[in-house]
Amino acid sequence: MKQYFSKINQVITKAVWGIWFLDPPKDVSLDGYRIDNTIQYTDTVITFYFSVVVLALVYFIFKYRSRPGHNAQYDRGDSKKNLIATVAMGLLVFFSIDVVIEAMSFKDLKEAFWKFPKGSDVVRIEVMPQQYAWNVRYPGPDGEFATEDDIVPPLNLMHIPVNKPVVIQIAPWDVIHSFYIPNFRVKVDATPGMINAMWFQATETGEFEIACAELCGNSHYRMKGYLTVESESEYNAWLTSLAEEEDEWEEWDEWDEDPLEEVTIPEDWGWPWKEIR
Ligand SMILES: [Cu+2]
Repeated sequence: MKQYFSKINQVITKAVWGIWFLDPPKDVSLDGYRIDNTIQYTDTVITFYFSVVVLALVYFIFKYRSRPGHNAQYDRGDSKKNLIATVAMGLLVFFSIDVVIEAMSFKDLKEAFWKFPKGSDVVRIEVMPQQYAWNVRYPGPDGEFATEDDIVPPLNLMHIPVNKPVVIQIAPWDVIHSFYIPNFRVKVDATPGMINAMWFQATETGEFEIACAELCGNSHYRMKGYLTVESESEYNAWLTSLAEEEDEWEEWDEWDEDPLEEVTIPEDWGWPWKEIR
């Protein structure tokens, strides 16, 4: 039964997405399937109900049409029978869709999205969006944020190792933004005055888009970041190369030719990491 249902799910999802010429971005995360399942469940059940309603409508239009020997009747539809049927159908939709996806969502939050990983294995990253770019920060060799040896890659670049849990803490420099990685099915708002957190884990290497999912100004549409998922050794090599570059920048500072002068926010924008969950 369950297999049968998931088969119908696949067919309908393919049909719905196919019609819109929009294939969903490939899911490359540990828990993204949970979001997809909830969407597919909603799509399937709604498509089924919609089909039933349309078929019934067509059938009744044909059956009760005006024709020789039969006049079409006007019915106000306010009899007790009609009311009971209407309320019953409303409740059916409410319990079979709303209540079910609510239950699915809370299960997913409990089992995955709110169950933050702990321990030394966790990759921690601070993100500070600004109009219209992503600032990213790694703790550096001392493992602490907001210290001298933090690693700050060029704007809009984030690298993470594959198959390792990644925790993001995020706070905006200016207005509300939202950190969204469609291929991971996760999104977290950056709210002025708050530090928000989110975690995810990549299951495949590759290059993926970071999008801003909160209308944040007139260039919101081009607020794009680049997420690279790579092997742990490649990731470590990237961090090391950045740390070395930063040393070079310090020498540049001494020559009073700061290559970062175009960046409007100070380079030391980080905050001490605090476990939020
Ligand atoms: Cu934005």
